[in-house]
Amino acid sequence: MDTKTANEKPANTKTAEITRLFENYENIINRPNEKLPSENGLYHRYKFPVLDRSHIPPFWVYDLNPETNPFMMERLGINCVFNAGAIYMDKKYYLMARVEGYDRKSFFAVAESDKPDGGFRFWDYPVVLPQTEEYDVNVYDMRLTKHEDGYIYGLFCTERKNPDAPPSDTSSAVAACGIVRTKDLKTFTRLPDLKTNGAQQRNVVLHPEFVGGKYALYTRPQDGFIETGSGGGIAFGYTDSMENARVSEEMLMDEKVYHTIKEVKNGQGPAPIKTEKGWLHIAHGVRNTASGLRYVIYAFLSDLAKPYIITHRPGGYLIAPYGDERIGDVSNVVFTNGAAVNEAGELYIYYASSDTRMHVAQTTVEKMLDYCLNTPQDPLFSHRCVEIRNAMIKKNLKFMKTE
Ligand code: M1P
Repeated sequence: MDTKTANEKPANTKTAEITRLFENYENIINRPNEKLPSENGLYHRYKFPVLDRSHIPPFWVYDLNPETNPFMMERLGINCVFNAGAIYMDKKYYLMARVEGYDRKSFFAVAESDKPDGGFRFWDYPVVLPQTEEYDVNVYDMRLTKHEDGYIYGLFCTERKNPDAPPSDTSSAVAACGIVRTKDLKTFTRLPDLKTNGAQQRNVVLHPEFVGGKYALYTRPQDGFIETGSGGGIAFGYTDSMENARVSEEMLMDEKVYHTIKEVKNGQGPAPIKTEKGWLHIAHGVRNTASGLRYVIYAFLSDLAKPYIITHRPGGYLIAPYGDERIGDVSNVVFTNGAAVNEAGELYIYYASSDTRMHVAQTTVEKMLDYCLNTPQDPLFSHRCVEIRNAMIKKNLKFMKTE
């Protein structure tokens, strides 16, 4: 893959402005990130986003020929970079980012780095996504799954105008699960969209292994584009093939629950991670507030043989919007659809804040297991929360006296 184009401009384009654009770009790509002290003993945030619009190569945005762009103004602006799928392969970290232009259309683009926490450089060209007969109007939030069948699958949301909307309604959409597969993240085969009984689908994720000899999918059935309605949470279903993926029965495995971090809706994040104690899931949960929806990230563990059975549900959120993360195009949101585990068992959770930029949180599989196994479940009532907290305080006070 060619990552040197940024430095190989024809000599006659080297105006001062172009030089400045490329210097800024290289400074951003080469800026070392800084691991921040952990605030909870579980993970570390980093000082800088791993991807945002300043990571976009200038040659994606500007016509660099001064003759056709004498004012060196943007021709095809980029608004933001967020909700990236992730994969760790051959000692490299790849992010399949959702890049959104000024025109509001999202597309996919691969950024690569030798390091998990920075240095991500986009490949020269964004992904050219093959189309089905029904073109995608917008695409986003690809989950990458390295499946035991040998392919890397990319499941994403494809959005099209709602054909049943009255002419006056120019915003109603239908969301479905688009599917591609690849071996190298460069050449993609488009497969037919997933068919389910639900009216709409978002946040569909392929399980990395066959379950009972079938492909297994985490789905999120929903009645409307925003509201999940009677689609009650993260579901699980089987399909015989990915060439014609069809889930005829969706079993609810992690339902939305009143007065919790997932009271409005939730969705599986990256493909679950296999551990000795079960499948580690990282997901997003959404609650209502007076200032709108609040998206947080949470985790749970499910059974190795029956991944649809949740064995441990640590209460509350794992990551919530913090500081500057709170503000962006859609504020008060953290969302993840990508994670990477390396040979050392380090886990990097790639998450976006407020639909604007990408961050990383670093932890280990060992710490996440400790978190899942030992964090009390949400007891759903305030007085029970106090009982659980008081039991720990009592133990601690006794322990502190004996120390
Ligand atoms: O704007 C916040 C998020 O909203 C959607 O999430 P969900 O599918 O749970 O409603 C998605 O469009 C996601 O891309 C976005 O970050």
